[in-house]
Amino acid sequence: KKSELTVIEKYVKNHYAKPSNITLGKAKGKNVIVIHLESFQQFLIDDKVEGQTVTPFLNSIYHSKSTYAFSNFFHQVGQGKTSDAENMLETGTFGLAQGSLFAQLGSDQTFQAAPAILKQNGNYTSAVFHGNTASFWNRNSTYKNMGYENFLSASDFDVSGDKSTTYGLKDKLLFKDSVKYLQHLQQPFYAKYITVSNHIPYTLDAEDSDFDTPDTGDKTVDGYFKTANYLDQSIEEFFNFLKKSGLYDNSMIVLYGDHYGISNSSNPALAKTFAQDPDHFKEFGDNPTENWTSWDNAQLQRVPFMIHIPGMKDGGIQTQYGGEIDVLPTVLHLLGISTKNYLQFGTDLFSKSHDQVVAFRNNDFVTPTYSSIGNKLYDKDGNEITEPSEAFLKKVKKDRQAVKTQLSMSDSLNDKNLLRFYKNPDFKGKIDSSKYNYSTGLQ
Ligand code: GP9
Ligand code: MN
Repeated sequence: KKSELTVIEKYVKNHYAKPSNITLGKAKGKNVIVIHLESFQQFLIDDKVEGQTVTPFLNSIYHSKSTYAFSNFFHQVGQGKTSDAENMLETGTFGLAQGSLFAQLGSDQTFQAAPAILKQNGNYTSAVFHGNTASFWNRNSTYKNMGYENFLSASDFDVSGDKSTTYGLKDKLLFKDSVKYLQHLQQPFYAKYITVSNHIPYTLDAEDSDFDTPDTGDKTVDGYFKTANYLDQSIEEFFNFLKKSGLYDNSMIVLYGDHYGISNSSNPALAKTFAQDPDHFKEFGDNPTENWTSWDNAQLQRVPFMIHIPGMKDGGIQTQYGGEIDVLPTVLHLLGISTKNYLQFGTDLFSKSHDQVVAFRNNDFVTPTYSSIGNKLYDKDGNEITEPSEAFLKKVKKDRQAVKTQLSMSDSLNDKNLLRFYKNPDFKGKIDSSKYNYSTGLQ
């Protein structure tokens, strides 16, 4: 086990990307609010369906000069969906190839995770707000091992009757009802909101939305636009609260989509809506309903990643390729915290040596110049590369191996719980999960 750890340490050290001088410490000392946008895909940004703008508020955040907004950012989850996305953001390690890391390993795992890292660097308090039952995805155990001090879930809110949809408290109510807790958290804090209303089956009570239900020919797609619009409104309401309470100016707000909401089988229906808006979706060609390929499906695995820093004036849209595994080093560097001694598998998106080969959990990958999806190679415009040159194949082989190594190093660390043995000079002690009790509201 020790020797396996040594191999991983060596890999991580070689893969490490030094922070950029421009962004290092840019948000030092600020509260961090992470908003998990359930099932939210990047195509929703700036999208119109049947003439209606779907997410006007998030569009304004996306285009704000106070936001670093990423346009080529991909989810990297497998079956663990939300929970594996959370795991990547909290630990900088991948979720599992099969099943969910939280569910399979979360109860006994040794983590070096964001809440504990921030406690040790800046004395941050921490909390998660989520409108579903605490045991879903084994969060109640996993969060303790990550060092989360507070976890407010369904039992802390009134989730009765029409206050909830399938996965719990409606997002607008989650934000509204959690305000009183957020205001009581000692600053600086690290707070995470996990939304649920934009989750399949994408249903909402009539009184919750005045968005005209589109008619795309696919009920899932119709509902998706509507619940995404509801989520957008709930975020706007939350921002208004943050401004009113004065928390806004002291906070960095991180928004990300956890994974796709529309499965590949519904993508042709989605493509028809792109055909109405070809300017915005030119990446799918002039007629997106024809010749839909695996490459098109891969394009749709983009999710939003936005870092909103109130007062910042030199943000803007970032086109470098990256994924969820890169979030933790990126965020920690913005807070001025070194990641050099952590066993994290992504790289700071702002770094000159950021790794732009984005691994999907199934070993497919995308890069700025080409993609490897299934057993096919595509150029950057989605044309299949049928006669690759020798030199190109050499590059593919190298990238493919890098993807395999990145995933397998992470799996080896997690499957064998190797952080138990890892002495990190920047991380003191082991997290004592027995310190935390989530059954009594805010601690
Ligand atoms: C439930 C929610 C959904 O609490 O986070 O998880 P998902 O089905 O998206 O993985
Ligand atoms: Mn999810």
